[in-house]
Amino acid sequence: LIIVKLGGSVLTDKTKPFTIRYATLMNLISDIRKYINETKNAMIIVLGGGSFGHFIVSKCIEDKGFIDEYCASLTSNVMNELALHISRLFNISGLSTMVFTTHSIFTYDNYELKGDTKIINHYLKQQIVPILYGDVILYKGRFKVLSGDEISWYLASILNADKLIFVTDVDGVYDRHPRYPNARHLPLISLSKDLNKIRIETRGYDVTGGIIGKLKIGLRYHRGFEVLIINGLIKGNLYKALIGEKIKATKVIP
Ligand code: IP8
Repeated sequence: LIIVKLGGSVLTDKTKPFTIRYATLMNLISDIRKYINETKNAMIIVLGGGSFGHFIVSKCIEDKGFIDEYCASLTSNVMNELALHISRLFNISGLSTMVFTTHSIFTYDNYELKGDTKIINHYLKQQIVPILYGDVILYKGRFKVLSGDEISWYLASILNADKLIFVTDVDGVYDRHPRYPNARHLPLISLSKDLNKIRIETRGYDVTGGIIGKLKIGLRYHRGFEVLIINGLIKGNLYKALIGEKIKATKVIP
């Protein structure tokens, strides 16, 4: 089983509300289709919020200070629509994807994230590629953003995935923002040892913490499966990562 998180930074232009990066998305879809056709491996795809989910949540927090029920509804609907749209594009390419309404699969039980993986498993067995997405879910009577990163880590851990790939707009993790000329690329990072080596801020609309958030969540879920952070803007990179060919990326170990 492979979990692929398609980050909001590759799916969308994070600086412009509701903008899909179609050229990049079509390349990613083609990589996934090629890989699944060749290997018949099971895969779950998780989508990030980008300038869809994050834009709405940022506006709500700016206007109201928190996520009220109207904002939760709007965020959830917009993310569901994005997921359906992307799922249809996968259909057109010939793949059998299905969107799972993420807030009806995940709950918090005693402060701990729980997902109904039984239902996902049923569909995986029928060669369906489930698509989930960063969503808004109830937590202690309030609405909270559940990031696609956490969903991905959770599923990889609970379902014993072989590989978890985070597709982003950079070649993995750097010791500071890659726009600085002296930023150093880190090909390997250990969650327990290296998190303090990185100083990064994210650009555009992001309420769940970008790359640092992604890594911090991993501390809770990493069980030793293979984890890669790759650059999805480079054509063919996702396919190479899927088949295990070497690319410039960051491998994340516990
Ligand atoms: O982009 C957050 O998912 P992420 C989704 O994976 C929303 O952090 C609703 C903002």
